[in-house]
Amino acid sequence: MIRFLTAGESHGPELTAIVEGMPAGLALDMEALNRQMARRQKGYGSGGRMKIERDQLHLTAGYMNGHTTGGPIAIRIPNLDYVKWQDRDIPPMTIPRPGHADLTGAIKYGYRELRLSLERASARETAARVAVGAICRQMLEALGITIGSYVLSIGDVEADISADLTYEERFKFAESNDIRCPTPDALELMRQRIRAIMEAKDTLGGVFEVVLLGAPPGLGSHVHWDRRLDARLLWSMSSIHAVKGVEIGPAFANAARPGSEVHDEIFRDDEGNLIRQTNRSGGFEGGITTGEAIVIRAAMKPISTVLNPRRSVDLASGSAAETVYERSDFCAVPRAAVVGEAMISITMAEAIKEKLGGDTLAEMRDRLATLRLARLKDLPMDNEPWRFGYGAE
Ligand code: EPS
Repeated sequence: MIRFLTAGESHGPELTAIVEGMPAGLALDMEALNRQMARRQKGYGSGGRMKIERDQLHLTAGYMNGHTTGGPIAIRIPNLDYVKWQDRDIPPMTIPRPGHADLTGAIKYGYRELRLSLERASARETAARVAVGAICRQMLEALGITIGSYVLSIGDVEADISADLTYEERFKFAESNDIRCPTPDALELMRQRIRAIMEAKDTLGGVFEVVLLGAPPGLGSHVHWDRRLDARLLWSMSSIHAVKGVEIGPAFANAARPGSEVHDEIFRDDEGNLIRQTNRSGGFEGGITTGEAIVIRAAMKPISTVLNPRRSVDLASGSAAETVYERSDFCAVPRAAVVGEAMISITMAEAIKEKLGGDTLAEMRDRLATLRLARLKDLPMDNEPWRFGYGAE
């Protein structure tokens, strides 16, 4: 089992995370971990905060001399912005901003100052998730599993991914631009839309896609609701701030088509492998991985902090009031895609650890090599009549 916790306020001294259950003997590449942190900070449409922060990980437990020990890994990420907030009087915040946790947090926790909601609800917390995800990603990579992402739409501008590009080609192009657009066609239009929304003092959402390559078949299970891995991935993806819709593969498009045009037919090749020519299932059948690419989409609502005032109520006076602007982002879809990669890495690391067990990476590797795959030789059939034999009735 792999589990993790995060703690920290957006403008407090630091974020903290603990990840427990990682195998011993995993070599961690610190530069690669910090590269993931930097990827999360990059994206057109960010506000001023990203010019202040330079997220760097400090590992203070569970990692020694370049390798994981098997113990809980403790992570610290300092908030460089804290120096501007510490030891000063901060004006009260009493007008809840629509779309944020300002009002609901105060209802739930009885806050008498709305900033207490803001501080923990802030998407600053996603830095801690990316840190945990980056460690899980290195475990997945050591087992031959890779992960990438790209932005499918910004507002109403969609990237055209109908061309015959491989996932690796999409990842490569997405990595080369600050919108994470996978193809050249929509890149400038997306940038224009974000520029226009910033000028209009408004915000914009969009859709991103996370793809995982190289996962073996047989992860997850159909036998119980909470062991369906597709459901667990959807849950972890939808836990990301402002993500309000998720799908495995083209699920909503599939819903509009007859089954004969949706389900991925099964063929055998000359070596006795059972293969698919399509992947409209997004990599899952019965909550279990098929061995095809795992494809998960997420819809992000527009950032709730809007520069143009929104109508609300001042909780101190009880009168109608307009929201007061807090520095924020205008469009965070490119950065959310990197957070999506992290959440999928964490959930997949859990799933593979569940399947393989093992206290060390070496044990996991050995067990991975013995897994049953989609091959005729792995699937002997009795091929004779049988009965439901529950015993005496
Ligand atoms: C956020 C508001 C902004 C974002 C922040 C999330 O921060 P600030 O209020 O300090 O300008 O930049 O995201 C991050 C700090 C980050 O690291 O991603 C919010 O209200 O959710």
